[in-house]
Amino acid sequence: MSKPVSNPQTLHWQTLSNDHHLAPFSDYNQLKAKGPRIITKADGVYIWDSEGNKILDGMAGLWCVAVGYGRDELVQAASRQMKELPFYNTFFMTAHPPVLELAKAIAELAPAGMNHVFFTGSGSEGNDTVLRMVRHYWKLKGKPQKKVIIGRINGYHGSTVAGASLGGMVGMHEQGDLPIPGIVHIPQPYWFGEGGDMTPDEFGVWAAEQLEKKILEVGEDNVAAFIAEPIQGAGGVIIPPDTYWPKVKEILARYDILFVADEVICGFGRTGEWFGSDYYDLKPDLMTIAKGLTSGYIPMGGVIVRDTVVEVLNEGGDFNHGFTYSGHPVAAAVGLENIRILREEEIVERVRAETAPYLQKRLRELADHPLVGEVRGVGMLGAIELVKNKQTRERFEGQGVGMICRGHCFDNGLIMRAVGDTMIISPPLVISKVEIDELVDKARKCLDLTADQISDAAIN
Ligand code: PXG
Repeated sequence: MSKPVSNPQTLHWQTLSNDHHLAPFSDYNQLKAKGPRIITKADGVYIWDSEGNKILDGMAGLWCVAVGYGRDELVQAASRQMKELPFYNTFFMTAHPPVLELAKAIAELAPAGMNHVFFTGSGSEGNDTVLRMVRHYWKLKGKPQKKVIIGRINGYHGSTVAGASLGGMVGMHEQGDLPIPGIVHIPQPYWFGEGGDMTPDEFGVWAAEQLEKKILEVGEDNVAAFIAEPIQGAGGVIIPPDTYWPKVKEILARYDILFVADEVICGFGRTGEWFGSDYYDLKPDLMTIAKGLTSGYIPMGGVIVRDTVVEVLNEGGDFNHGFTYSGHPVAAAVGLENIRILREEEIVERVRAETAPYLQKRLRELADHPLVGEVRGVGMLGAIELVKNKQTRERFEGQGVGMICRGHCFDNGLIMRAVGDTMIISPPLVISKVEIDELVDKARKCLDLTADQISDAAIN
């Protein structure tokens, strides 16, 4: 934290952090030196830290709190289920009502022909399931050599061994000898960062063609699946050029491989459609879900599977895969209630028709800022590229401008993530227009503060 702490409890918790907690995705040196910001409560689109600061959560927790904080219906659903049946497994020919009701509710929302769900405890476990399921599928189809999965550089599919391998995060691959064998990666459709002199449309076609190139290089007979996020989230809210998905679909139609859409971020309304696959009309064979499924109130993930794949799995006897918490009854009850809220309050419809267009319009006003090279977004996802030169898209070198901006945001009551020098937002789907105004106004103020800090540093 940049300001000195005033609440003795904050120091107490920071000491506990130092003494006992190993945090995920954190620089341990920095964490030890500065101590974590302690978040103590939340309501609506706001969180509060232990110093009493009220902060607009522009990231919905970690892309997940779709219906906003403080929804008592979700608490009640969990409480009721805990009293009735706090746990039973879904292994070995048993099930319980909440998991079955939830599977039906998800099938109703999923694209046509996708009527079955395999539940997991997280998105990462969902993608581990994907890896095992697609290889199992091809074996059952008499093609056991079809094992290779194609992912994308800078894609994110989780942090388990399979998830991190399917993802294309170099920093993750470096730790733990990843990717595991049988997973290869192609370039991402990130025009702003990597498009060079091509137009976005030319670059979109080029990036899609890399898929075909890779299929031919590996051999169609060896490729099991292609996995991709409809819009890359953790990679920096990368919206593919308009030409990308149509071209990818055209390529996938030519080859006999499965298509996995990782909907962990895009799913459950974030694009203004129920799934990113609806937004881009992707027609995948499998979809990984998590996050918005329970609005993050309780961990749960899963894989939605196309009927044609299920038919093959049905022929295969035992699928030797599952987690203790697959379809956990309390998580399922919360997921069911979360979906009820999303549907009955017509939250996805409101995002599509009203709040997302407003957010996107207001965000794009920031494009005139001297630091901003591009503003892009879809639905309740947005990215702001910070650059040294607006015309040439030249980046700052090693100054950590994104982190500087993120620090100003935190200090001024806004959570906006930095992925390198790309600022990203993904607010709760229930954010109102007034709150969107607050978000954008604060973002502009923090861009100004960042610009001032950089120019001061350049002068001194
Ligand atoms: N797929 C996608 C597309 C994700 O965004 C996962 C899978 C893994 O889900 P679990 O539940 O196992 O975490 C994710 C998770 C970030 C960040 O830096 C993003 C995620 C997780 C942690 C950090 O934005 N997304």
